[in-house]
Amino acid sequence: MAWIPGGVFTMGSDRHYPEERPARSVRVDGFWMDRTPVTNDQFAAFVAATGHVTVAEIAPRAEDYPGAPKALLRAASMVFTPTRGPVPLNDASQWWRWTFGADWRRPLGPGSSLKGLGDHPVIHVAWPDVEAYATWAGKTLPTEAEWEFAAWGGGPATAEFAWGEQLAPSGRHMANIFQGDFPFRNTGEDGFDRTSPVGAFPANGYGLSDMIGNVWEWTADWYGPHEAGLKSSACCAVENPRGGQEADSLDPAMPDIPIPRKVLKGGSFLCAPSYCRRYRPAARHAQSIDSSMSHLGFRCIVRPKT
Ligand SMILES: [Ca+2]
Repeated sequence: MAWIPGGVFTMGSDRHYPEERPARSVRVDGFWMDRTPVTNDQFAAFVAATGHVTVAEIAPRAEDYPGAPKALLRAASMVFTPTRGPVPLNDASQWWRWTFGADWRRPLGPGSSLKGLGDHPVIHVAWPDVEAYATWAGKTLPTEAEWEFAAWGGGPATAEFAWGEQLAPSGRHMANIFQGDFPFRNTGEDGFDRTSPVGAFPANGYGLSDMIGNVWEWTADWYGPHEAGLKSSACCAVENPRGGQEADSLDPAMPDIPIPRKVLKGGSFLCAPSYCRRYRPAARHAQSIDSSMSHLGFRCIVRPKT
């Protein structure tokens, strides 16, 4: 793990997506953080030791999903599936496929395997899975503030990207994201059209790899507007914010299915300049705690004992 010294930084952004506002001063205490996302090999060791069965391997219960077609209530996970051509970019159902039999061991569904993917980030893990892993490992999940502070790597938290002002300085790819035309033509110019081995791109100033791109990462915070975490006066940095309230994290678009949501950070191999510019520390996304996807993983932290 790498020691993240803590400090004051500008969390959020007023220059990008609305959910990142407002930029404000935040202080986090120091902590240790996994240098990479948890890999398939690491997750396999956890499953071997505990017998843990992931959410994606269990058929959803009808009572938890009122109105859901019975045919869909089978063990499954969401797999990114490129389209044949251009599609409306406001409709993610075009490229996310609810794939029966897809789980962490079979990342693309039946017939796929982890062959050659031992050092890639584990994917298809829902919140209960990452929580169980962290408990087993004697670790915990970072808050959004801890994650975002760490992602800057000690650099100025006012730059456009974690590493500076250019997405690919002098043509050098700094993270595994999406080049080409989303979601149908991935040129894989950075070397990877899905996940990449952890550490394949430059580490940041704290020695952390893949904070940006590769896979989105779960954080411990309930999703809510940033304003919800602003408890102090305008004069002072907010100290160690802990996100929103569970009840406020529900998706207002799905009132019949009250599954709370956590904050994801970092973007993934699917973030493209033409579609989703969330390959920045301040970017955030709300994710239902029961859901798993082929571009979503995690890493853990340890806080010093007080
Ligand atoms: Ca890529």
